[in-house]
Amino acid sequence: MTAGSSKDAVKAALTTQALETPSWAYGNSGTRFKVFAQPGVPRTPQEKLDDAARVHAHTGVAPTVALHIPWDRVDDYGALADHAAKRGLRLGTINANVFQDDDYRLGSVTNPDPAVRRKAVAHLLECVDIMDATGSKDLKLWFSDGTNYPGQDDLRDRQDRLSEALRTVYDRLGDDQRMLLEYKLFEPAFYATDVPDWGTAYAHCLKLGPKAQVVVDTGHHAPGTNIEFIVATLLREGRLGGFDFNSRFYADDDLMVGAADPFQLFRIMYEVVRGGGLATGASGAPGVAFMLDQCHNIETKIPAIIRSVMNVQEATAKALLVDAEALSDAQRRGDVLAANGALMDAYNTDVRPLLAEVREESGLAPDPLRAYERSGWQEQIVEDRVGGVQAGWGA
Ligand code: LRH
Ligand code: MN
Ligand code: MN
Repeated sequence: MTAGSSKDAVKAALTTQALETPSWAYGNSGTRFKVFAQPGVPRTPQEKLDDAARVHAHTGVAPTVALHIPWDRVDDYGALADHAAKRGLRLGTINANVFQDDDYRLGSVTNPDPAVRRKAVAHLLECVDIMDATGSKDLKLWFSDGTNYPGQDDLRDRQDRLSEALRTVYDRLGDDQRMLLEYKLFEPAFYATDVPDWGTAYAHCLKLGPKAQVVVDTGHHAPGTNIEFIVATLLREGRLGGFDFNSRFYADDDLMVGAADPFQLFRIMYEVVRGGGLATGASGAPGVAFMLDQCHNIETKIPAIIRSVMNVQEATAKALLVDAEALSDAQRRGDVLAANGALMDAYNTDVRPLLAEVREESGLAPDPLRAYERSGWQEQIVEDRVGGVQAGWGA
C-alpha cells in the first residue's frame, strides 16, 4: 500500500489496520491531585476486556488489548486469554511496571543497589512468562529511572546497568517475541532520565538485536519536537516497534489521540504510510504496533476510546489519500507550494463518509459512537458494577 492509491485500495488498507487499546484506559484514573471515580468502571481485568470488546464490536479495528502487570495480575493468564477470545479479542502487549514500588525510589534496573536491580529484572522476566501464557508477542518496557539532581548518580554507570538488564531480558525472549523500548523525556525523574529519547532507546536496541524495537509515545517529547521525523528515521532503520498514541498540550497529558493536534497525527501517519509501516503489519510480519496509551479522567471512558480509534483511522485515511505522484513531482521540481499543497489537500479532505462506507461494508454501523450509545451497554455497566478499580497510577 502506497500513499495516494485508489479509493478501493485506501478502503482495503483501512480494514486491515488494527489498533490496540490499553486495559488501564477502561479503569479510573486521574492526576496527582484527584482521581474522579466514574460509575460503571471495571472491577476486574475480565471486565476491562468486556469493555474493550464493545470498542472492537463498534469499530471493527480494535481486536487486541494491552495488559499492564501488576495492574492486571490474575492467577491464570491462559484463562484470561480464553475470556478475551470468547469476546473476539486477543491479549496484546504486556507492559511491565517497575515504577510503583518503594524499592524503586532511586531507580529499578539502573538502581545503584544490585538487589533492587535483581528484583526489577525478575519482574521483567515474569512478564515474559506471562507472554508465554497469553500468546502475547510484545513486551513493552518503560523505565521511570533517572535522577533528580546533578551528581546524584553516575550517568554512565546507569547506562551500563540498563544495558545489562535489557540483555538478560532480551535473551529470554522467544523467537516470535519482541522487546519494545519506550522513551520519555522527563517525569518522574526531573534532571536526567535514563531512557529520555529515541536516540538512547535506538542505541540500546541496536546493541541488543533485531527483536528490540523502539516505541514512540506521542506524549513523551519536548514541545515542538518533530515526531514524524523520528518516525521516518526509525522506520528507515527497521526499528519502529510501535506507538503509544495520545495527545499532549503540555507534558505527558495522556489525552485522546488526535484531540490536541490532528495535523501532527496526520503527519505521523503519512510517514508511517510512506515508510511502509502499515503494510508490514497487514502481511502478518511483526509490524508497527498501533497502541493507545491514554487516561480518560473526566470524560466517559468507552466512548472516549471509540473516539480515539476513529481519530487514528481518520488520520490514516488522510495519509493514504496523499497523491504520491503529485507530491513527488512537485518535490522534484522544487515547487514548494505545490508540494505542501499536495499534503494539505489530503489533510483537508473530509474522510468521515469514506470511513462510514468502510464500516458499512464490514457490516458495522457507520457511526460507532452512536451505535455504542444506542447499545445500552453504558447504562448496563453503571447498574451492574459497583466499586470500579483505579487504573493503577495510585493503586
Ligand atoms: C509512562 C507511560 C508508559 C506506562 C504508561 C502507563 O508515562 O507512557 O507507557 O506504561 O504510561
Ligand atoms: Mn506510554
Ligand atoms: Mn506516558
